[in-house]
Amino acid sequence: MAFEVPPLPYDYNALEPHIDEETMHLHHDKHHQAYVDKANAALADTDWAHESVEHVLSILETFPEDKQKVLRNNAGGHANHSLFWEIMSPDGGGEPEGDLGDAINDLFGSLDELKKAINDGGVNRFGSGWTWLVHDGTGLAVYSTANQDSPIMQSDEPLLGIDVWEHAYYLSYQNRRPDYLEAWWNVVNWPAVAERYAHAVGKVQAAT
Ligand code: MN3
Repeated sequence: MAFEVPPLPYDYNALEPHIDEETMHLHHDKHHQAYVDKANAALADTDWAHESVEHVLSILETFPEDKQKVLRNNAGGHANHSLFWEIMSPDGGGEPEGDLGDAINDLFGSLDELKKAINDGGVNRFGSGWTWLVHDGTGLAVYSTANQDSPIMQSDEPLLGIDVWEHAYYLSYQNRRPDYLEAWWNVVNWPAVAERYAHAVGKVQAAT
C-alpha cells in the first residue's frame, strides 16, 4: 500500500496556544502530504512499493542514487511527521513516568536537563532539521539531524522528535526558535513517548 498521511489524532486547533491552527493545517495537510506524494512517486512500480517506511529508511543505501536522495528527504519526512503528530497531545506536558522517567533521570539527572539537551540540539541545528530523543540500542541518546534525516537511517529508534523547520513555528514564533522549543514541551505526549521507549527496549531484549 502506498504511504498515506495519518489523520491528526486531535483537532487542528487543539494544541493552541502553543502551536496555532493555521500552522497545523499547513504542516499536516500540505507539508506532510507533499513528502508522502513524492515518496510514493519514487517507489511506484518498484519492488519496494509495499514496504513500510521504516524498512525503506533502513535500506536506503541499496536504492539507486537518484531515488536514494528523494527517499531520504521524503520517506524521511513521512516517518518524522507521522511520529511528530503522535507524540503531541492537547493533554500534554508534565513529566514522564515509569521506566522512561527512570531512564531519563539516570542518564540526564533530571527532566529539565533532558529538555535543555534537546532544545540546545534544536537551537544549534543550522537551517532545517529535527532534534531527537532516541534509543540507540544501548539506551537513551539525544542528537539533532539535518533536513528530514531520520534516526532510523542509523538504526536508532526515534522516541521523541521536535521539528525545527521554520514551517513548524514561523507563523506564531517568527525567528524565535528557542521560544517555540520552550513552548513545545507543553504539548509533549509522554505516554506515547513511554510506549515507544518500552517497544524499543523490548526489541533490544528480543534480539539478545
Ligand atoms: Mn515539518
